[in-house]
Amino acid sequence: MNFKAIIFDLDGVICSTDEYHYQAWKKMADSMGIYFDRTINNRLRGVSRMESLEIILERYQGQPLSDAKKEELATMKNDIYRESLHQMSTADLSDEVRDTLNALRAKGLRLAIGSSSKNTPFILKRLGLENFFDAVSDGNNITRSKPDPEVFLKAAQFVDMEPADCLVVEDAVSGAQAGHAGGFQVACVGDASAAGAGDFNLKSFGQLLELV
Ligand code: B16
Ligand code: MG
Repeated sequence: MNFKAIIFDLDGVICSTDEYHYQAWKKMADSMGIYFDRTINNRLRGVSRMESLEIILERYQGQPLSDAKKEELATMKNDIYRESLHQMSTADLSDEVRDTLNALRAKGLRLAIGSSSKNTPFILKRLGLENFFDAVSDGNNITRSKPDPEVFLKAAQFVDMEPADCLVVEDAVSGAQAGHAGGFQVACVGDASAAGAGDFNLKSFGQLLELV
């Protein structure tokens, strides 16, 4: 496999902010008396903030909510989430991820981020990775979130590569679908790997080194 670039999802791949997302949505759902659990949470991986809210509201039994109220709920969640992000530091980047990224860089691959999150710049800063990647495509430069391929197509463009030359790394089934829809090969970790959603379903992040 002759990949020239790798595009990494952020939450659930580079770092474990997925748990902070879950805790923040759980607090928002509890405040509204809406049932929410980890199985429902798995459907939110890679999905934008407002679309995530709509999935949670499927269990809401009250009167229909106005757009303004939905904005308020999404903001409530994001405020709680941002609060947890402030506790993050370079210690939240695992040795395995750091060593693998450095080894991939040493092989001359171009490395980019492809994340649905609007908080991507802040998270990269907390991890000490704000200057590491060759390009960052995230929730701030897209209009359609995964499973639409836009975020990955933009990342490929930013590093001046064709999708066929790039490998996408994802933890979400929606993200793996986005990669395939864009014409990329996809390596999965975590939830998406367990679901067999990738061309390569990895047991660990470090296994990426066997693919390039
Ligand atoms: P924000 P990824 C995604 O990031 C998360 O997996 C998903 O749970 C979240 O709703 C989405 O970002 C939007 O995040 O509210 O921070 O803009 O997995 O694509 O890196
Ligand atoms: Mg993810």
